[in-house]
Amino acid sequence: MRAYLGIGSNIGDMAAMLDRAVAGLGATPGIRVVARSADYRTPPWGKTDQPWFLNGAVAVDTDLDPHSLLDACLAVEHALGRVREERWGPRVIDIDVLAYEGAAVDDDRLVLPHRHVRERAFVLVPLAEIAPDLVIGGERVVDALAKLDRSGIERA
Ligand code: PH2
Ligand code: MG
Ligand code: MG
Repeated sequence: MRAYLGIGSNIGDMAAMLDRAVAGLGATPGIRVVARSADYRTPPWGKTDQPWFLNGAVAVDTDLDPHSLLDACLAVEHALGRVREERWGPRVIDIDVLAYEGAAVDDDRLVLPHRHVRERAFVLVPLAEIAPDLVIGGERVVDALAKLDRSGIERA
């Protein structure tokens, strides 16, 4: 099945962390990386007194079910030195499952499509590059993005 992931970092060598995240995903059994956006510099959202982020989006084909895909993302985060810290705070790497073809999930571990995708330009700008016509929550990615303020977001 096709799934879409958001990746982000705002500590250390952010570009290297995103590269390592994509490599780690691609090296995971049951995951094939089929597309990756450019990296984008993005102003911090939610908690604004922290460094800017580097964000990207990745499309994968996967044999894993949504929860196993989440576990794989968390395992890659862990392997890259992520420790669970403050909500929305700085992180060396964040890998979020944004959407999974055909799946609607809502439990304590996972909500799909991701709750905030359509409100966040830092997610939709890279996602629109690799999946402009993907429909999330009944709306195309490009249409959701057109309603958002994307100021400050620049291709790295
Ligand atoms: N991630 C957050 C909170 N805020 N802001 C930007 N620009 N990019 C992120 O990836 C990000 C954020 C929580 O995951
Ligand atoms: Mg996140
Ligand atoms: Mg996350």
